Amino acid sequence: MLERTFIAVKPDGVKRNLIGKIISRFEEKGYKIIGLKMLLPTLELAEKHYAEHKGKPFYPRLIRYITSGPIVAMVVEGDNVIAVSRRMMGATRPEEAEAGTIRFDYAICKEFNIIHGSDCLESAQREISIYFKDEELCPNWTTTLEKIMDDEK
Ligand code: DAT
Ligand code: MG
Repeated sequence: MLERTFIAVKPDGVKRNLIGKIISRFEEKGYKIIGLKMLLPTLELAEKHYAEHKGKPFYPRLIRYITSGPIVAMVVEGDNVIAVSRRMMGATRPEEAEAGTIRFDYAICKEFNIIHGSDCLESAQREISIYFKDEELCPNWTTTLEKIMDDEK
């Protein structure tokens, strides 16, 4: 099923100069990037994004971390992109992430785990609408892979 998901390179990923490497994982897989921007999350934005974690012991630190520097926010489109991009990211705790996943390759602790990705359709829609206005998205172009698949029909 064609889906959209919200992906972000978190402040530690930006500060470690990993923006390009992380974007590449999604481009190389064949997914289509239809929204992309760098921003410094405000407190209000961070609280909206992580509303589900409010009240948990790690919440204050999580909010401090996500507002500590710029992030690179993306909307990525593709077949089953929500579940597959979660697999590409790996588990929240990098020590539990499969070898070869983004978190396994670049992170060593759960607090600074490089990347965010929506975990289900509902969060994807909610998170995309927090970070992007509709008119900021560019869905109307064709990737080479889409063209190849289309030509084969
Ligand atoms: P994910 O980012 O894999 O979706 P999550 O939604 O459960 O994980 O948590 C959001 C972020 O909060 C996570 O990337 C890192 C931080 N976090 C989660 N659980 C934590 C914990 N037990 N201690 C410290 N930070 C935690
Ligand atoms: Mg999550």
